[in-house]
Amino acid sequence: MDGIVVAKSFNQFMVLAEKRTFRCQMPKTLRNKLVAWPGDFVNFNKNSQMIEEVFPRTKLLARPRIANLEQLFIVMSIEEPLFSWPLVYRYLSYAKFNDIKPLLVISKVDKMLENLEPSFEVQLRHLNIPVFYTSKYKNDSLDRLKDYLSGKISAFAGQSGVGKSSLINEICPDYKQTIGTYSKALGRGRHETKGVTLFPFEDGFIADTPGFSSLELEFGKRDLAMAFPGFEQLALGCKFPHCLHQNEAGCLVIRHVKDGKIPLEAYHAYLELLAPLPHRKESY
Ligand SMILES: Nc1nc2c(ncn2[C@@H]2O[C@H](COP(=O)(O)OP(=O)(O)OP(=O)(O)O)[C@@H](O)[C@H]2O)c(=O)[nH]1
Ligand SMILES: [Mg+2]
Ligand SMILES: [Zn+2]
Repeated sequence: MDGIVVAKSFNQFMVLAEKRTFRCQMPKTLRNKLVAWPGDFVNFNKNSQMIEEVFPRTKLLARPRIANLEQLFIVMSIEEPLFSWPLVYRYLSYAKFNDIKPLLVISKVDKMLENLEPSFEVQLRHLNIPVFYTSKYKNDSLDRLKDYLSGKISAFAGQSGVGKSSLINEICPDYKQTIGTYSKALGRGRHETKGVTLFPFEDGFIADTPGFSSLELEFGKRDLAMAFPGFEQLALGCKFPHCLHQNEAGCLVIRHVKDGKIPLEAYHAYLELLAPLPHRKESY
């Protein structure tokens, strides 16, 4: 029988097939070759509940670990935890580098003391990505967000406590994901969601994921120079093919910063992300 892995814990795999979930395992011989992850399409034996084959995947994202992911909704709250542009740029760069379409959800907008949307819009204009403003008290963007979900494998990711599980419950109240709390003492959420779970939604799947505490960028400076949100098209127009957009002559990114087409905050976030990265890719 064919199905999709919707959750995994050690050698237990929850596989959805024909609208039922089966608790399966993988034989050691197969596990040693290729482990299945949430998002993988598999063939399993209904009687023995053993996975017999993992079908070829388009990709496997490392964090959150999901196969065949098409879209990553990056969730960032206004407060608890506090909104951070450097983190937004870090997550967006991570998605772009992994060739996964990023979308941005700005959550807990009920915590905005004044309407900050215009200032957010100034920051976001050059990014050319969909942005949603959400609140569990008033969710005007929800219908628009749902339109993006249908027919695709999507995940919600971000720091612990930003409201990923709360949002999934709003989208589909049947899923009843447990909601955590934000700890003022710790300055973060309490890591309520422990593993990745995929839920079927309008011919696609949405994944709830555990909160990040940190997200290391495991690529080199040149990769960031191409993957940084808003730079990808411009980078092609720089005079030097491996321009790092720092102080090179004929750099189109620097030109756009000077002309005010790229916000200064974005450029500073770029330089901060760039500094610690190695000159060469280390993982290849
Ligand atoms: N004010 C406000 N609080 C919210 C909103 N959405 C969620 N919260 C609160 O934020 C806290 C964390 O919510 P969760 O949905 O568990 O957050 P999470 O991102 O899933 O957290 P982890 O599973 O730990 O990664 C809870 O106390 C929620 O009630 C919102 O729109 N506004
Ligand atoms: Mg959660
Ligand atoms: Zn450049």
